[in-house]
Amino acid sequence: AGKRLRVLVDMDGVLADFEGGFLKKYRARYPAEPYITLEDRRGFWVSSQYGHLRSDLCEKAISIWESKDFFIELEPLPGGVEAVKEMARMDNTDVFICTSPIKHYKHCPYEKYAWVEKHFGHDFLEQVILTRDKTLISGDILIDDKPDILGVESNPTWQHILFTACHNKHQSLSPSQRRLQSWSDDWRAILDSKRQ
Ligand code: UMP
Repeated sequence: AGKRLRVLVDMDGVLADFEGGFLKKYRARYPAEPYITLEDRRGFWVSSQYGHLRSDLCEKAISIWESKDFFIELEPLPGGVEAVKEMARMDNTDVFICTSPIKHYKHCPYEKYAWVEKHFGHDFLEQVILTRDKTLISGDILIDDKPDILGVESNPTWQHILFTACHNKHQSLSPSQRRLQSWSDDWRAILDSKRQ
């Protein structure tokens, strides 16, 4: 009964393995430089943690995701593509992929569309939202691995479901948040709890 459920799903760290892809390409490009294992990652910003390790490593880290083919070559995280496809087939459910492109726009926005087309098919491009401010986008839930999703709207319509990632697994939740540990976790129950 009732209205449709609108689900917003983040891309990097939720559907696409940004952290794994970054570490692999960073180590290949800078084999002599120190790196941070996924086990030791803390905080959403990879560049900040690398910058604290050694100040020049901040820009080296950034050079990785600003490179051509970084975003398109990201591996899908286990179960994510299948889960989103299943959601999209559910009755009374609208799913959008909601992702923030980097400001170095030469490759990233193009490759984000190309990644969705590759893994979901051309028709699913209709569901893509690129925005640097997710608080402006209305939805019932936003599944995202970034712990603090802020913007100009101080009261976003969505409830933030924190998707567990190497950088946030030790972090405590704010009162309004819930966690989804992985795509093997019960995402269907979270959606059902938001239906009325
Ligand atoms: N990103 C950075 N710096 C970092 C880590 C990620 O600019 O240290 C970028 C990569 C993605 C974007 O394009 O941030 C992630 O945005 P969302 O996952 O919040 O959509």
